[in-house]
Amino acid sequence: MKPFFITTPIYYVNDKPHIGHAYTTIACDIIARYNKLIGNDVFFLTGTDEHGQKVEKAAIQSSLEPKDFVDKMSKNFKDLVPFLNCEINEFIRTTSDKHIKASQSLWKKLFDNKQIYLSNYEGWYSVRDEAFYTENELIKNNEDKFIAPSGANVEWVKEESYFFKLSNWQEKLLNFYYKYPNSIKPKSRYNEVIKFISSGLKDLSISRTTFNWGVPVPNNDKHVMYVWIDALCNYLTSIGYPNEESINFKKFWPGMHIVGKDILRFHAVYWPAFLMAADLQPPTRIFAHGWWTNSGKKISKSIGNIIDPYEIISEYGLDQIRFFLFREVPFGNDGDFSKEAISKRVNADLSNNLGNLVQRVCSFIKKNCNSIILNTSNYDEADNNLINLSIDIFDKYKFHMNEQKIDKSLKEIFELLTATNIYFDKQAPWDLKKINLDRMNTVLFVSIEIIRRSTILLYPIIPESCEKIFNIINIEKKNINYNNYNKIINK
Ligand code: ME8
Repeated sequence: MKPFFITTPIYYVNDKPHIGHAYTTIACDIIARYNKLIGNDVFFLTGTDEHGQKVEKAAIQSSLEPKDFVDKMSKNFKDLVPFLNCEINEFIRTTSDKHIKASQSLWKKLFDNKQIYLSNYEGWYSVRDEAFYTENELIKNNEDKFIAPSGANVEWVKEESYFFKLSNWQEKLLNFYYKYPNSIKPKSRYNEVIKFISSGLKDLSISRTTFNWGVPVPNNDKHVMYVWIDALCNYLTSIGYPNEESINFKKFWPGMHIVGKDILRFHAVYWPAFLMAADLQPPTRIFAHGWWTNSGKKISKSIGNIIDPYEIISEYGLDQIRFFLFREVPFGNDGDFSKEAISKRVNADLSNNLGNLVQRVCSFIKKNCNSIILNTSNYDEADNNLINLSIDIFDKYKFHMNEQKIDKSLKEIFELLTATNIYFDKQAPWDLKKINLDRMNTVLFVSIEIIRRSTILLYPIIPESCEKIFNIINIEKKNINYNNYNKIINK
């Protein structure tokens, strides 16, 4: 079994989770489930990012102590995971003791490796983005005031600060990415990162002194760590860091990070530099997905157009939303969330194509064959064509899934389902029933076999619906894997 480590970003607990958070978590679940079906040993991590000024501010606004506030808010994210039917291995919290120890160990390692020095920071900071900006990155708003490229407010900060020698890593990062061009996906994001690194890297301020809701810097308790150092370290904490000899660490590091495009720079520039500077390997892949808007507008609390995953799922159903999110928009691109688009997609693909096929084939078998179909192995050209198509599609499906092109994998499955619907209509078992029972039996057998194959392929995306189909067609859970995809199950 090949180890496979996959992570979501850890989400800030300043607010409730929305559809954007659910999107990344479901994406990882799909990729994790797929990897389990091909036989890999999977570790799937998610969790919450609980330190920093933004969270501290939110706690003050809600009149709670930061610790009480983060305990309450983190639970919202934790509860969402099973609601989305995501099978995780760990939910990490950055306020946990083990994480505080791990981030302090990482700091010490960087310090011992002479990658950290003390100086003064003077420049722009955005609390909403928890990011430092140079003046030429900023834009002006209508009132001629500087704002971050994300639209967030910025403030001028002047304080003593530790710095990470990021400038030392420009060359090494570029060399790494030239050698492993597939380690950032999609390609457009890779190009973006190369351009950013090539334009020159400045040393990075990595501690703050003007508030104290953070991990204390070892040997200088005037400072707390910059929230991104502590946050990124979560990926290591979960698999046993600082014990680099622990079973999970040896097995699972390095892993794959799925993130939104908003936080690509932190993951593809700062994080691999920290890792290399701490003598650790950079991630195997960083996949940056696009951004969901709501009816054309950016999803934001101030506009009041947040999509609550609980509400939308109770209206449409979980698998319907899991399916819509990954069929509607190529993974990596931006997408627009609208109720019309959900209804259209669900009706066309899930109800009319998949649902209709299962319903027609199964009810015919139940009515006419007492629910038992035996394999005659007496296939004609139409049968062989369909079986061969399912073999071709399996290869294409795996190719796309290995590249996280979930929408393309789904397209392949629905091509197979459409072909099966056409086959079933053309073969017309209702006519064969009157003239050739053997042939009718074969057609029903092949139809059920292709339903089984399509359902195995759909399983990572809509697991609950697939389990229902497996129940109907009498496939046990232990037989849901890709090893027996091409094996004909004989009864
Ligand atoms: O950035 N469309 O946390 P965060 C698609 N704590 N995805 C969206 C989205 C949208 N409209 N809105 C949010 C942080 N996301 C840091 C991460 S990791 C070491 C620290 C998803 O709560 C997307 O994955 O702001 C994005 O990157 C993430 O939520 C940001 O979550």
